[in-house]
Amino acid sequence: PKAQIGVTGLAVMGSNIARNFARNGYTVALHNRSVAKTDALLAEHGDEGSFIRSETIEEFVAALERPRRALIMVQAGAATDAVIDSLADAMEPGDVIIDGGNALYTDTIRREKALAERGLHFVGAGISGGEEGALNGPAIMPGGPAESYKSLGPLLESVAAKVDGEPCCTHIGPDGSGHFVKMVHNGIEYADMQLIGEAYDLLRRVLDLPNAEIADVFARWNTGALESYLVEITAEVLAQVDAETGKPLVDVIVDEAGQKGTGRWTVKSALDLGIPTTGIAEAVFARALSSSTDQRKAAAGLSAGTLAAAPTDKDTFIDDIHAALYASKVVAYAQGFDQIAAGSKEYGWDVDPGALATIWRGGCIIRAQFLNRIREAYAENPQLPSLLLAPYFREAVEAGVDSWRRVVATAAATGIPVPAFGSSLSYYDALRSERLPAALTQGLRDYFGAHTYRRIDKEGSFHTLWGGDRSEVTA
Ligand code: NBP
Repeated sequence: PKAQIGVTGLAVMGSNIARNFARNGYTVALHNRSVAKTDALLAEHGDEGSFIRSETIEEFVAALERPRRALIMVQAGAATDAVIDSLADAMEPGDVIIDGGNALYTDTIRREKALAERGLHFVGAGISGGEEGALNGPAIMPGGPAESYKSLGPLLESVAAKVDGEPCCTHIGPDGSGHFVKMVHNGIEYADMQLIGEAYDLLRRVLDLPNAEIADVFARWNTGALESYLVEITAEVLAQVDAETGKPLVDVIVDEAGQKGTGRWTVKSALDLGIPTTGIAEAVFARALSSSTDQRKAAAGLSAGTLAAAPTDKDTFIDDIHAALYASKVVAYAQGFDQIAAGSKEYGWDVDPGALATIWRGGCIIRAQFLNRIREAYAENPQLPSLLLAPYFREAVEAGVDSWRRVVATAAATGIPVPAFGSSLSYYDALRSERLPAALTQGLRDYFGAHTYRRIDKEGSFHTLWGGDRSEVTA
């Protein structure tokens, strides 16, 4: 018998997703650049289902039933290009190549174009859920031709996570759309983690709570509106005690956050699209600042000025932090969905935000109760101008806005950095402001560069003769 699907690239993600396919009853062809990984997988888990071993790409392709479906799970970038090239040479028109790695969406657009010219289908599929998700059910965001989803969709849906019986997998749109939404997913993941970090920092440094107690606060929050995978594991990480020192593990971990690039890509794309994805940007910059070790060391003696005392009512402040976290999270998601809408418009993808919220409810790292509310918001009004204006979120944020302000004010007064809480509140205030200082910006631009301005009281563009008699002319 031939295999319904093949997986090439058998590191953590690839081997787990291959096992997931096999456990779901599919025959899976296996390939890895170095045969050792293939053999290790077969030795450890070969009895979990039906696998076909291969050493070369040609053998791998020959093991697949037609139209062939090969999933690539290798390092993004040059490695992916190399694997695509060798697969494409061995395949025939009508076959489907799926890239499940974290490819940059513009690479996916380029690859799809090149492969389509050779009669091959190319599906850029974002896969989220890490190691455990790949094995037990990830969220899958496949792009590419709608036609290829007809034969591929059922396979992907059967291995994806399920929420209320619905698979966390849907066709996102043409070419790079799947990898684009996966990129923004990761960006939102950065923002979520930064917001959690700021809440933890306030509980730790303003209220002076021990880690075990902070873990309890997050565990409690995980039973309410903030219920999510990331809040759940925050409680677990904070409760972990280091075996060697007996200290909380988090206190012996070096405070420099790493990054692999998807957050940075999200922010670059946001800049190109002109979408203020400030929550994600603050999160990416906060990681960069944490890793600016030499500067941090040199600046450690900078005066904090006169700091205020901590709030006296501990429980009220904890509730305030909860409200600030929730409201800032709404802002980060509203911005992320704005970016997806803008990308979708720019590239003609027609991404359905409600369907996206639906598949993000399970399997992926940002899975949360919250996504159900986003799904409902778009079901109620597909043309929502901002998630912040969906009645549910609007009410929740308005109910918490006083708390949010207290938290940001207290953070400033006690010298605790809250870049994401703070900028999210500024975003909220800017969005609801009737008049912004952008009018002055326009005046300045007109002064030094004759860039012109529009008036509130009549049509057209105008310029003031700043260097002359300062009369206004029509531009
Ligand atoms: P890695 O990203 O660590 O990649 C290792 C795999 O790439 C190995 O199979 C390796 O083969 C293969 N490879 C490399 Br490196 N260069 C190659 C080349 N020139 N030709 C052929 N194969 C090559 O694996 P991973 O962490 O399992 O991730 C796989 C993909 O999934 C990545 O794109 C990643 O960004 C994405 N992803 C990862 C996660 C996660 O939680 N780790 C989550 C979501 C998505 P070898 O064994 O012969 O060296």
